[in-house]
Amino acid sequence: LSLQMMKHAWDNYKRYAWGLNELKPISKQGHSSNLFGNIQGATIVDALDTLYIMEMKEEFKEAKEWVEKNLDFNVNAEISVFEVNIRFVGGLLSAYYLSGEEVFRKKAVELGEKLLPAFNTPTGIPWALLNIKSGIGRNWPWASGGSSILAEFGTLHLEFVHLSHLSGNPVFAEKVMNIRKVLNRLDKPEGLYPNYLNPSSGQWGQHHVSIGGLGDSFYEYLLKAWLMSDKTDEDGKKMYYDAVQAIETHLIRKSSGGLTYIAEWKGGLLEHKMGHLTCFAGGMFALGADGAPSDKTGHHIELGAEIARTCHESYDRTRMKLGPEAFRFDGGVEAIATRQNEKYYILRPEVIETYMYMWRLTHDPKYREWGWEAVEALEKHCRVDGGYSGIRDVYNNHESHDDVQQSFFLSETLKYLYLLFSEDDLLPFEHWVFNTEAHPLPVLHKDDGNKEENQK
Ligand code: DMJ
Repeated sequence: LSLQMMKHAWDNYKRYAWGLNELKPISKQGHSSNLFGNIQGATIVDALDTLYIMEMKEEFKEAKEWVEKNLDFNVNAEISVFEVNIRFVGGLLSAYYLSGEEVFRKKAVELGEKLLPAFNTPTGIPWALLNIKSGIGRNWPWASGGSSILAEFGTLHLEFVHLSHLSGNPVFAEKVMNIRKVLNRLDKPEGLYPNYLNPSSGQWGQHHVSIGGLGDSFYEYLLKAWLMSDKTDEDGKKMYYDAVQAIETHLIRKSSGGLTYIAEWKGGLLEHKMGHLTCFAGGMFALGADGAPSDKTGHHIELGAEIARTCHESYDRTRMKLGPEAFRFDGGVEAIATRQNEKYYILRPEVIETYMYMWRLTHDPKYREWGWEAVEALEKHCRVDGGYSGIRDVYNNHESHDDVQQSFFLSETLKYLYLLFSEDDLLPFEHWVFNTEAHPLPVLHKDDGNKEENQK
């Protein structure tokens, strides 16, 4: 069924928004997000590998032709370094590794080079925003004290290591290794990483810590950097397991109803709220279980299972059986959104992503059942004539659609659903890691001198 869903999402994008970044499925026209500046075709690049994996050959071919003829980075535009890296660089790298088509390698390296001026700061911690024509960078105006964001500068590592691998140019890997060095020199409050770091002074901004938005994929990339290095990147490994230890001590709590959740930490005070984004951590803990100290392996799997259960509850306790953007464990509620502006669902993947990891790592059938519930809810509430749309309030009786088909719906949500119902030997974890936008990147094996290697 996820294949039919992909077809519906793709066909409508093609029909109404071809070449633009995203589709507005209700108004049936293109949607431009300023995250990508003038770079176009986000949905095409994000969807390439999903089309390939689902064997939608015609669609993959037309997507490839669009990339060849139209994907252009010579634009005068300010872009988000993080978003362009995870969606465009990541999407192109995966398309290259899966298909072996040179055009994707070339475009990925070309785009990587355009991103390099972002690292021209006193510390080498990159800017959040970059004009890819002028090379001038800056940070989000709202970020604490002019800081860069942990989840943004911490989510370049996997892609940049591959860019060096594929181009023979060490500069990409050097840039991300330097980020590690800067982080390792700093004192961390209670062993935790604040979400804000000033790229000029090299000092932390506000001491806010989150495993959801602003922090999330930094932790994910520590673990995956180690896995992608064929378990040779000892630094990444140590940073990951030390961070998880601090997270367990200071952020993970159990509600009176017995639900394990990951709170947010603000200068030592806990906010008992968990974001939909935070739900990815269930899969991360389970994926990292194997590498944990031997007496902790079972514990990390269990932690993954508990987060999966909590996030499933956040879906189950809504009218539409789709999870809210954030849910709380205070004021007498558990796993429920209490604020109107936290009740939306924008086709995000994290809960299904965790089901997929838990399924592969435990084969407990409940994860497929939960995934199926999500499919039914998506079909019932998000599917419209013109594609798939987000929902403004998942507790309401009637759908109020937000009219955006996010590109990550095609790259992540539908891919993870497809993998959840596939055999384990499709993109096996021994050979592939998924970037934070679900783009698979091959493990760089120790004895792998051959960069063309293409394992499936
Ligand atoms: C995606 O772009 C990535 O998964 C990112 O890590 C978080 N936000 C969206 C999906 O929710």
